[in-house]
Amino acid sequence: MIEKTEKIWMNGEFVNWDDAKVHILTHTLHYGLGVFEGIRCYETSKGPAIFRLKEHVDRLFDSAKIFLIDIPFSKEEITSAIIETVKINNMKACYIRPLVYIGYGAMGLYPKGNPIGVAIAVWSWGAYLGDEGIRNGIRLKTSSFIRNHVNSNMSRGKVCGYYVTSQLAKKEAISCGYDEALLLDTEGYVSECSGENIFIVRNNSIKTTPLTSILEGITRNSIITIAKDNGIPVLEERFTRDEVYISDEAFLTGTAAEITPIRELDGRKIGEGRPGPITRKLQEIFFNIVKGEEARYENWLTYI
Ligand code: PPE
Repeated sequence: MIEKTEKIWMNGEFVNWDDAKVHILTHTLHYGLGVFEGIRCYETSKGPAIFRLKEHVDRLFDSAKIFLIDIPFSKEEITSAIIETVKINNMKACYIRPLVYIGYGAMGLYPKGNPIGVAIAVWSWGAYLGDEGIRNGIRLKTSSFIRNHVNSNMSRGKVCGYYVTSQLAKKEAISCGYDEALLLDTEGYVSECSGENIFIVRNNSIKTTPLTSILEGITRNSIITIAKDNGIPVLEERFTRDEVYISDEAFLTGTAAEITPIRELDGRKIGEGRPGPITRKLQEIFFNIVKGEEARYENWLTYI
């Protein structure tokens, strides 16, 4: 269970955590069309700071556009609502979940005239795949479920319904004794994990899936930028699961998962079976940035 915070922003006002409710005929609950974001706010010596807020708000609006949802607030209003939600709950560090949902009105797949709701909740969220995972790496399993076809699910949008496939994959991986699932795309190439993008390291350069069948991860973009700034070559091209097996290092990126090393895929040890030097270096720089300790990337932080 996550721990309650005080207030949730809902459609322009703050309500108590326990009162943030919707009607059971809320359209999104039945048909899965809603869009959301996952953002982190970190503790820094200058107070709490939200990581890449602008990019997350932009992606929320892009997701809504893809799925033909008109958000009844401007980007500026959502941005300040996010900041205010962190503030009013006195959070030092937290996870931030903006959700845009289709409300109660018409039933049936065509939600003509149903109101669009927006909610923003915050809570404390530790390491998504465990502290041990961040330190020593996780065990990954290739899923028997595949990433939706690019024309079934628009992968640039962070849409609620997509996470049905992610949950099938995640449950399967856990039931087989693994920590996380790797989904292949419809052509059999590596796409992403249930809630993270994937990177591999071979011959001192890093490779990640191109932006076709994956969510355009903001952590992925941050890692590509950091790697290039540190002289590590980055390739964005398709690869297969066996290339992961023989990679020197591999890691996951995501807002919730941050930078989590992978120590095994399908019973094959990755490299030495523990986080390698490039993963560790990128992890270290990333955690320094979010803590406000890297002047070069100060513009990625919105101080509260
Ligand atoms: N792929 C998927 C499918 C995905 O859900 C995420 C984030 C990413 C890649 C990485 O994107 P980014 O956070 O912008 O680097 N997954 C969110 C959901 C976590 C949850 O369980 O809820 C997250 O990390 O916030």
